[in-house]
Amino acid sequence: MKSRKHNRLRRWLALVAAAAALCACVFGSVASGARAGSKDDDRGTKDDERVSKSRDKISPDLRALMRTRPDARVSVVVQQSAAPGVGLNLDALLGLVGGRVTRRFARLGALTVNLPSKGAEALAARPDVFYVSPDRSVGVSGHIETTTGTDQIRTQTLVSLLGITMTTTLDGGGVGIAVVDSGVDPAHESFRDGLGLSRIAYSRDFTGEGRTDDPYGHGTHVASLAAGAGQPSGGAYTGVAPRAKLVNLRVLDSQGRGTTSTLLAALDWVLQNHALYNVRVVNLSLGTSALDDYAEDPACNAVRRLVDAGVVVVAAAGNCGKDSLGNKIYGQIHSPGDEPSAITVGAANTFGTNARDDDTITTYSSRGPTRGSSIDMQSGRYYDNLIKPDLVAPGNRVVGAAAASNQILLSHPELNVDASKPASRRMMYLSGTSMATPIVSGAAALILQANPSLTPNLVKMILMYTSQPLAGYSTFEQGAGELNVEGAVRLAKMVRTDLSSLTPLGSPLLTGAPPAPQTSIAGQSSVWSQGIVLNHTCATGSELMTLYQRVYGEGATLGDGVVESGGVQSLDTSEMTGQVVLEDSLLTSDGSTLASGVPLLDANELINGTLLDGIMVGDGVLVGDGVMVGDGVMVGDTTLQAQSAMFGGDGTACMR
Ligand SMILES: [Ca+2]
Repeated sequence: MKSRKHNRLRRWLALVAAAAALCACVFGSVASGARAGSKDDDRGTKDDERVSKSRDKISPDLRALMRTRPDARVSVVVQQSAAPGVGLNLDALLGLVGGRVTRRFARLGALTVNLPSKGAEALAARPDVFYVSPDRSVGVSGHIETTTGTDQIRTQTLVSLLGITMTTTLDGGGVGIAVVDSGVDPAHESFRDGLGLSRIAYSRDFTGEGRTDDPYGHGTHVASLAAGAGQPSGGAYTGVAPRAKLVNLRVLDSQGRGTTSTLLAALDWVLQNHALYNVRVVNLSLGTSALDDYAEDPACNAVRRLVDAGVVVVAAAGNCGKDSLGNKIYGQIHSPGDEPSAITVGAANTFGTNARDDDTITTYSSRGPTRGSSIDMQSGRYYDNLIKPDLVAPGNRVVGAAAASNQILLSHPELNVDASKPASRRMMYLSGTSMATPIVSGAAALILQANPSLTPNLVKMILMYTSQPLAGYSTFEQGAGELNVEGAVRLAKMVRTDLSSLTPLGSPLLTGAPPAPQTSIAGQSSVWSQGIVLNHTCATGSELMTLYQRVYGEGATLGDGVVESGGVQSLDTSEMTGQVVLEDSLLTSDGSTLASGVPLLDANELINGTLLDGIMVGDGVLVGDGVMVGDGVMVGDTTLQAQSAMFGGDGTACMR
């Protein structure tokens, strides 16, 4: 009883100290004199014996950072003045400066805190803080978090009407992601929460093998990129949404193979049960050659049903961007990545650097257009020719969780990141659009956590509109550009939450002034694409972001905003507002917006359906035919494959 009272008193004193420090922080120079006085008064107390009068409690390198980049988030080590075991409660203070405790080392009397660098002043002002220095050994976040801009939006600061600052963490908490793949290893620490409990909310086998773990090793890696916690790697390889709930639907067997029917069974399960586990995102890092026109392909139709039901479906583009001789080819988007309502993802190569000016599209990432086809009795074969992928994300030599004794790692031990680690913490490299896809799925989970009211089409618009086009690559290679989580979350937070199918075309889409369409990642600023990819063209213009377009509603697809008639495409003004611009040509980007670059192909060429083999696009490469086998051979289930056949990836520096 006595000690509890004592604790309460101490907590109260800590709060007073925190409040004093906060006043100093919030009111700046006016309060600084008062703070100095209180500091003097505190000196001489037992807790403060370690602090000499003249000593700066902030390390010189942190001081330099506070001067040059006061708003930059930094991970710092805070050592406490009191003896280890006493504990340090910084919650109230951190709430006000936009910081959070990331780790506690109780026996060392220290903890790590992530905060804007300028917030360190308030920390150091506390008598119970001994010293504040950068966490030099472990970075703020891993490469994927940094290079996608995810680390910048992790901590969200809100100021209430009463002026109280609160922080929340965007980590996918509460959002369910269904990973339809080769299973997930439940013993891997990537899938535990902070209390050590599993974040796999549900598992089910559709392969008939009677197991839901991951003997092949693909699904575990994929799941960790979307939603892996950083514990096994000290934070270096944290997934994009590390607190999301996982739903593990196993459709690929121990050899990484499945059938259309197992995929349909899993998607059917999601349609029936998505509300139960709040599944807002389905990840499909798998596919098969797109033979059928998307409108006839059963997997595409199942995807459409899910999107119409409010579930975001993210699908891999495929790994067929080059032929067996290494030549670049077009027209190899896989099914169901060829479904217009899916968010289809190609693979970028980050070269392991956070800065994005060296990023490229991988050689193997499948390029559009889609080449599913149907036969017309009069005019012959008709190709759907949709522009895909919709965007790209890091996918080359990406580090993720390694399932215990998995087939991929057994066959390719060179992919092991650290063989000395126990199986439950082992990580490995994989490459492919399979890896890029869950990074976008994780981003979609963050967007939906930030604004749960968004429809799948709004999520897709936001992801594309905020992407960064990479210079030198065409729309067929990168869609709108490379994923930008910072921009996407910033825009998503501003979208009105009261939109419905009754909202009139052209109503305001945002709750305030439009955000500046640019993002700075790793010290480099880049403009957003400010456009979206539609079926056979691209649309640009700020009204896409500022005004409600009917194509954003459930049951529509973005391509519904275009009328295709008489060999030309025009805006459907009953679906989209008049200042939205349809692009005449597909471009090879100059690295700025979606509307700037060198023409590659007249967009209207895509709508006549007869863009056959032999038609060259602007860079002199033929558009290939998606049909890989003779007509009529594929009678039964099509074979599905996990799409990370790219064991080596593009031969560049490893992602560290
Ligand atoms: Ca890079």
